[in-house]
Amino acid sequence: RGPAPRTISLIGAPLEEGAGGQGCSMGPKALRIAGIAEALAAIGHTVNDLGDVTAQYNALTLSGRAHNVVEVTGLARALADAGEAALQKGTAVYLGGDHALSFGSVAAALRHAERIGKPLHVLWLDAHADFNTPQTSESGNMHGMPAAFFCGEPGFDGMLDCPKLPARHFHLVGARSIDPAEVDLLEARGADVNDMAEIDEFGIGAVLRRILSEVEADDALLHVSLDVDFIEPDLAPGVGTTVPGGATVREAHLVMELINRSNRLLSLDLVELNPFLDDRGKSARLMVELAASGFGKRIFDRPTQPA
Ligand code: EXY
Ligand code: MN
Ligand code: MN
Ligand code: MN
Repeated sequence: RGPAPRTISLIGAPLEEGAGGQGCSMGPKALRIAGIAEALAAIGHTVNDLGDVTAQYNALTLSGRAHNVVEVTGLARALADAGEAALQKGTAVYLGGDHALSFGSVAAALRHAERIGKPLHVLWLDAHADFNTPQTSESGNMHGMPAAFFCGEPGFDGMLDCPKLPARHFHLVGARSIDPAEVDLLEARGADVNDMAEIDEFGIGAVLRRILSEVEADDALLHVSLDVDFIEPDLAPGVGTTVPGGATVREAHLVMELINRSNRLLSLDLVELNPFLDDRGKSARLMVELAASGFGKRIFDRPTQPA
């Protein structure tokens, strides 16, 4: 017996201008080739691939350090609108694309949650906090900034409109590379930071259960943002921002399995996949497998590999 069938919209977000290098724009195609639609449909869900969004560019500058503001904003606005429409019909899965696409995907989730009168929580599975602003960022790369934006930090005026996420509803899991200015901001705002040391000490199941119990207690919706670099680089090499000491395949699966069991998932980002850096589709296939676990693919439904 499978999970309750959902209507899932796949939305491609071929953004690479938020990252420091090129390649993430090929991510949506790689995820499709790796079988994202087929994997979710095989569980029993109705899957509609809406194709890739088209960015609309308008002049905009931010003060401080932020590269490609026009490109990131153009994509994020289009994604927020497409996502908001998709969430009226069910669940959205965003095929990235660098992590700056989450300016748009989380905006869509926040707008939707406000419309139906529920709180939102965000689970950020990432080696990084992505909590810089144009004032604090040393790189100027906007994929290191979306969480600061949707938690209401200043410096993003004119990008896009959405309600703000209370920082205590921002749950970072897997962190092991956070800039000093981000550490200060996260602490000052009361964000929920769970680093790899806590995962090692308590186990990722305990960390996730505590987070999901907070979501449940709030009767909230959950947006999940899965960055490829959450996972150990040897296991998922197709990413431009590797940090050793990441999650194992089983830890990442358990996270997604517990998310499925929580029945709270509103939308999911699959981000930072860089097919140019991948090893024969390995990272793309793992991201698809993890997404499938998040939507109820059972542990028994895995093939035995021939020798
Ligand atoms: N904190 C660094 C920066 O702001 O440039 C690194 C950010 C990497 C972001 C990757 C996507 O998660
Ligand atoms: Mn990230
Ligand atoms: Mn990252
Ligand atoms: Mn709360």
